[in-house]
Amino acid sequence: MDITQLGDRILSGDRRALARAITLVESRRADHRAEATALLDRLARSERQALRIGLSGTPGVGKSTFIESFGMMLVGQGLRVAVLAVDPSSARSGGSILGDKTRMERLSREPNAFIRPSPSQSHLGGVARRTREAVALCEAAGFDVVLIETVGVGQSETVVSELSDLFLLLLAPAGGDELQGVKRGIMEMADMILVNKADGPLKPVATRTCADYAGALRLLRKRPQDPEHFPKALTVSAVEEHGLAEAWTEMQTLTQWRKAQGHWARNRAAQARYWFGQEVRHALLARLESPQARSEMDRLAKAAADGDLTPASAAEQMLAYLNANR
Ligand SMILES: Nc1nc2c(ncn2[C@@H]2O[C@H](COP(=O)(O)OP(=O)(O)OP(=O)(O)O)[C@@H](O)[C@H]2O)c(=O)[nH]1
Ligand SMILES: [Mg+2]
Repeated sequence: MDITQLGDRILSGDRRALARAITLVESRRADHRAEATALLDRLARSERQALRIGLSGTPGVGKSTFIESFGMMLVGQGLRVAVLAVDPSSARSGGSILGDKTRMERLSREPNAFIRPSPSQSHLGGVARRTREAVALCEAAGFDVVLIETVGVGQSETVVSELSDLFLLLLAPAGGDELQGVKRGIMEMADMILVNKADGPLKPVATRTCADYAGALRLLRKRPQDPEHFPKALTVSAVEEHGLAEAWTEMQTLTQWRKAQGHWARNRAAQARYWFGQEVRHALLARLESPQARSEMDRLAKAAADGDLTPASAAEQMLAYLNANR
């Protein structure tokens, strides 16, 4: 199938075409990359926008369960929902979204839902770049909400917040001491904190944890992209499906305010700038990976090690080599 046809099928909302296009953007073959870029250029003209929601939290906090319940609620409201994942360790077992596809049993059966496992690349930056393109494909396919799950391991939250409009932090009910466990940087990134598992015997603990985090959020520096009383902390139960509608209402309030104030567009512009920089850096580093460049690196590294060249002049020669051999 050619790119024009594939693009048209995506624009008509065809999920199989969407899955195929995501495979194309994930491919590392140079001819596939050229096709993927052409496809994305073409689809960018549709100017469709989804609400991109990044969701992070430690393993087992209930991200997948939340996405299933929350996704089902949105689908029930007539919205089309896509689910993607940024999984920093491809070797990770048990909790991968691939396994989740069977776990998100109800959602995966919905005609208005689309679930895609994380691309299998070992490098977080690589996964994130391709996920960002997968998000763009989902938008072009007319999805209203794109949920991006990532396990919280430090770096991955930063990357996911760079590709979402709203960044949600999912936390488990915990004693006061564990409040310290959430890094300040992550708290500062969050647009909303959801304390999950607010059900059964955990409910009172969840309520207390939520109050603690609400207090902690108030102590953070006020961000220009937040209206009064945001970011908020709320309790939810993904299993009992409590608090989901309230969380969705808050997300919509925040989104509408940001759109009206111009923050939404500014954020997307800043993200485009960020990913442009990432693409350039990645492409430059990739030029060091050709067999010829590697052997030139080895040769110059040896010269530096032997004291025949200073490190700086060896580096200069390497850059001259790259400029001469494009
Ligand atoms: N009581 C209770 N348990 C929950 C809730 N949400 C999830 N769980 C349970 O927590 C466990 C982990 O849930 P997952 O949804 O797989 O968690 P996850 O954050 O996606 O985990 P990883 O993908 O491994 O990082 C499962 O046994 C769920 O049944 C909830 O709202 N209440
Ligand atoms: Mg999960």
